[in-house]
Amino acid sequence: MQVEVLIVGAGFGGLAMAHELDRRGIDDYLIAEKAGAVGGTWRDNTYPGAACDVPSHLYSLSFAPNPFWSRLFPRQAEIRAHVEATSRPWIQRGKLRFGWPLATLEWRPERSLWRATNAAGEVIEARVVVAAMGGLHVPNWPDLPGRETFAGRHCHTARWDHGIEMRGKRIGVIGTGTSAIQVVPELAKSARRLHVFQRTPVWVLPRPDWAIPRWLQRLFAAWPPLRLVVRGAIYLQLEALSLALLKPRTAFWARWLARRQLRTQVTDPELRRVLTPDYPIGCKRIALSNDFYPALMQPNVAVETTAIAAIEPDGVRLRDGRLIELDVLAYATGFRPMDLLAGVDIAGVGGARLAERWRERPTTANGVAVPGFPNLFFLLGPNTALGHNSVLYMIESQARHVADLVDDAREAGAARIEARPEAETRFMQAIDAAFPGTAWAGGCKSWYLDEGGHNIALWVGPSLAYRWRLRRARRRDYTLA
Ligand code: N01
Repeated sequence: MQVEVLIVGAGFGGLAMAHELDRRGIDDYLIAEKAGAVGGTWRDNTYPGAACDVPSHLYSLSFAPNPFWSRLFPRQAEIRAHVEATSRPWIQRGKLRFGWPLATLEWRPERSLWRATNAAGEVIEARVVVAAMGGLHVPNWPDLPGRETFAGRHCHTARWDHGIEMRGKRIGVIGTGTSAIQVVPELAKSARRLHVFQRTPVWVLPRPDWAIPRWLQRLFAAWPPLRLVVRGAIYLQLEALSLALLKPRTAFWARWLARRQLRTQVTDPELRRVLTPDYPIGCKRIALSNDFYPALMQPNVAVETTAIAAIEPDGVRLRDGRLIELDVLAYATGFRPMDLLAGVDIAGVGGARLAERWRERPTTANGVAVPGFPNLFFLLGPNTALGHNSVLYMIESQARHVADLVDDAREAGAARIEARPEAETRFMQAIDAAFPGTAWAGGCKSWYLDEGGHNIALWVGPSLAYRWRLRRARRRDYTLA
């Protein structure tokens, strides 16, 4: 089978890309999805309490607004249902191929196209490949000694096992990132005993969540400009947050809000002390929650701050020798952002492997393309995640950029679109120059950084600046041949 554009992944990214191709009248494309359903991260992350921390009217694709969001901060099931509804026209048009896990991509220079194969050896040839596989999709199972020996049940927040009975059980949650902050209050409701293993405390801001009344939903449906105004207002408010992350000294109000919440919700001074972060707010992803601290105050919940020595059949052994006996162990230990290619073997010009090229650090031109790998584009690739605003804005900026390039190549009769090496250098220099002095460079450990402390994940600046950069980059940063 041969298509002009192969989109890999049917999450928000894949749908945004398909929409941009449709807008330009490019119909010869296919979306290949490894799983049996759409939704990407919102299909996979089903742990209790999973929700988005960006308000719903902004956290929607611009071309698929939903006036009927039930809450300001949507829950996983509602977002998943929304992605499914959005994808329906493409499914009806036969544009989606489910159960197609991409395994290899090989550039065929003689025909200027990519040869994609899946795990079963099936082949799709494509002029252009857009990898919309998501930024955080490979769960991080920590390297704790004895992990395989645990005799109870276990799961990871990113692959929740709903078959595990949690009620009345002794549960351990490892990690206190944004996933843990959401799952802990839910588990605390019915656990016999819940142990939260914290290595580093996280900054927690109040979550101004509320149900959107039916009359307002109907008003949003009847009068779309209102929805646009609300969307724009949320966007600008979050965009203003970038200042606090770029210039941490200006984040005094956020520190004050977080400390006030900690003071009022945690009355035990020792617990308050261990929950107080010692790094700039925003260095790690800021958590939004009203019920995390109250959950930790419940009599059936304990925060363990002693380091984990090993996992044993009966539970978690701490460095001070104590054994915390458990029936269930939940890993809220995040993702492996360096596994960007998710095991896909990509061979570009001259057989060069992208995994090898990115071994030390994933570098790109504009976060979307790599010299030596023509006609291959990434959505939400390296250095395009955000710490302050909706990543859907970044995804849509990239989808437009890529579709414009495909359109340009069509018009020029070109078979190859390739990022210039100097574009890659320019982009990485811009990222690195902007990084020092930001909250993210504040000395904490986060998935934004690699072992060497390089920023591998974040766009360093307002999202508007990224969209502007992509608009200018089109003519300057690529060769069409
Ligand atoms: O993962 P994380 P996450 N022993 O990497 C700990 C998005 N997201 O799944 O901080 C003990 O942030 C680790 O400890 P430390 C969002 O972009 C969005 O929570 O490294 N602990 C940390 O506490 C977010 O940033 C929403 O010291 C270990 C935790 O595990 C991203 O996903 C909701 C350990 C991992 O935290 C990832 O969040 C949820 C070990 N060996 C997630 N290894 C929204 O609302 C790791 N840890 C949209």
